[in-house]
Amino acid sequence: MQLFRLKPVLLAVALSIMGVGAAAAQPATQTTPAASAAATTTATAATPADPTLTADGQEIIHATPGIGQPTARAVDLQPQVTPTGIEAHGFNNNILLPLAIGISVLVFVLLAVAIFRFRAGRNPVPSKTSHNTVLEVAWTVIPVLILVFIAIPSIRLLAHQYRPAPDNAVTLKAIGNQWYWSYEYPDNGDIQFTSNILKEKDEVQPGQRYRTDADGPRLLAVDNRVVLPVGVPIRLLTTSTDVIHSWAVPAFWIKLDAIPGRLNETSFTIEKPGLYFGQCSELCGARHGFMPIAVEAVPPAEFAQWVHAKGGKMPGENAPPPPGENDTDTPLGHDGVLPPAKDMTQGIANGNADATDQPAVGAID
Ligand SMILES: [Cu+2]
Repeated sequence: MQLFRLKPVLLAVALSIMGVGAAAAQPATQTTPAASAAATTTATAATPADPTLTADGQEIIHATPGIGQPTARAVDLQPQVTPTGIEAHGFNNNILLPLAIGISVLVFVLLAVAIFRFRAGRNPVPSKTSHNTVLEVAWTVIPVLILVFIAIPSIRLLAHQYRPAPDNAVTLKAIGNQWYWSYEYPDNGDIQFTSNILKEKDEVQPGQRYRTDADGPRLLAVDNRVVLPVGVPIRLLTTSTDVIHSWAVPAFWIKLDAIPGRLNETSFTIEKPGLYFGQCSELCGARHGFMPIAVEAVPPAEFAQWVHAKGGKMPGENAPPPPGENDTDTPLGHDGVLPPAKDMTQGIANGNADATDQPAVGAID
């Protein structure tokens, strides 16, 4: 006897499990809301000091286990620090996971009952029942209702993920290269730099920089971190110079393909200062696993200071004056007087010397 047709239920289970599986993959992390960088004002002549570095060039924010990076044996998502990430995390843990577990348990229980109660040994004369209208309507309508129940928050999340950034957003352009990332800040003048993985101590020549635990975990630490402000919408643009890469930072709920000849766009807002790591997430060749991402999220005032230290400007400020006219500049330089562009510490690894010949995106404003 066919007590129930499982197809619609199984479909619902499969759909739910797919959602959960995709979400469950990334373990948790932790960062140092460390020493608010600030006062490294060894302000040499004109250029404001980089607020993310100490006077002797060491990074101030250190990686901290548990935030912005994977954690061994963790099963949950990384702690989310963007509104969309928090929404997605809640959707996964409060709706999808309980639903998937409940449906799975129900299906296995029904299966067990059917196998035991309606086995041949116990039913020598099989039932001739072939239809039960009430049951058939129920097992069609209930899965539909479940899917509609999932679809509403799911489509809402999708819309939030691709909401265009507002006009006051800070634009970060991430460019994928085999096999490192380069970055530009089109709204902040001529800032551009490359970001390479930091090698381990036994992989470098004596005297060369190598990774320490303060830089970040193995395979995730980079030489030049992306710096972004907290509490300000970020417009992320991605593109590539060679093959398809993908810029992904799990703690931001961000994964955006970087495609040659195209500009992809999404937006997010980081709510907590800290250091967050990610990786290229599109198989892009031999060293795909060695082009990590590190983002340092700092207060807006510190971001402005960093922009000035890199020779850039905040929107609304004048273009940098010629060298020699900026001696009155202050480290926080909000009032429009800017230093000349200076050393960009381009770490070009892997023999890709053409890494930095991206045309500078013109100062906008
Ligand atoms: Cu890649």
